Amino acid sequence: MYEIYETKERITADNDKEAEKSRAYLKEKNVFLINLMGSPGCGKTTTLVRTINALKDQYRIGVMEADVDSDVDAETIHQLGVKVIQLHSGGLCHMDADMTARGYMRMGIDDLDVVILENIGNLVCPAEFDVGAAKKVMILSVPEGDDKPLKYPLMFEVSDCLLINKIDTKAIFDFNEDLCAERVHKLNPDMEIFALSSKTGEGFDAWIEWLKQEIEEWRKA
Ligand SMILES: Nc1nc2c(ncn2[C@@H]2O[C@H](COP(=O)(O)OP(=O)(O)O)[C@@H](O)[C@H]2O)c(=O)[nH]1
Ligand SMILES: [Mg+2]
Repeated sequence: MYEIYETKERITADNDKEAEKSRAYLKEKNVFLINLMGSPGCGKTTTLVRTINALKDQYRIGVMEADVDSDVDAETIHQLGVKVIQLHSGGLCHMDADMTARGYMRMGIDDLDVVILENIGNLVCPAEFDVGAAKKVMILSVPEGDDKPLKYPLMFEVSDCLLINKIDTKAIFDFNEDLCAERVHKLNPDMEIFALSSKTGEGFDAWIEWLKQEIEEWRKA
């Protein structure tokens, strides 16, 4: 006889412990961490820019740009005048709780109210690793198709909020918003869904209102 040892389960269980520790620490520090996830090119950075511009008068914001190896997004965020750090994963396809905590400790959070992690672009690995965030926000863009909840269910199960981005391109792509929402809610009945365009700003107000309310409720809790 020999044993079959599920090593991956061990990794995610250890990560969950780290994530809980980190979440408690951030609560103590009164820093609201958002884990922003989505495929490469879905519009994470573009959405981040517009979101920061809508929030920066009210909150002191820091951004962690996670990438395999580049720093193009950090430069974009730096131009907005908010605190930013580029995190390189060195080839890894996701951020875990420990990497995230090291990132925000390195950036420094004593002068911040909100920290946003732009996670590495993909719909698979980041879904499996709790980074200790107060809220998980995912983006699905119209050109990717309304069947993504069927193909990458875990990402839709674990997220708190779905932004359907690039609705300005709806006339070109066959994206059925109602069908998408139905598929998402079957996996995750509590998912908040906002359809918007980070390019034109259409639909953005509802997302910002929701986010501000979540931040305020979390601060009071
Ligand atoms: N038409 C349109 N293009 C967008 C929108 N949001 C982002 N893009 C474009 O999509 C591309 C990828 O965006 P980016 O924010 O870099 O995506 P990321 O890789 O997820 O960070 C860029 O060319 C953006 O200008 C949108 O709402 N509508
Ligand atoms: Mg980006």
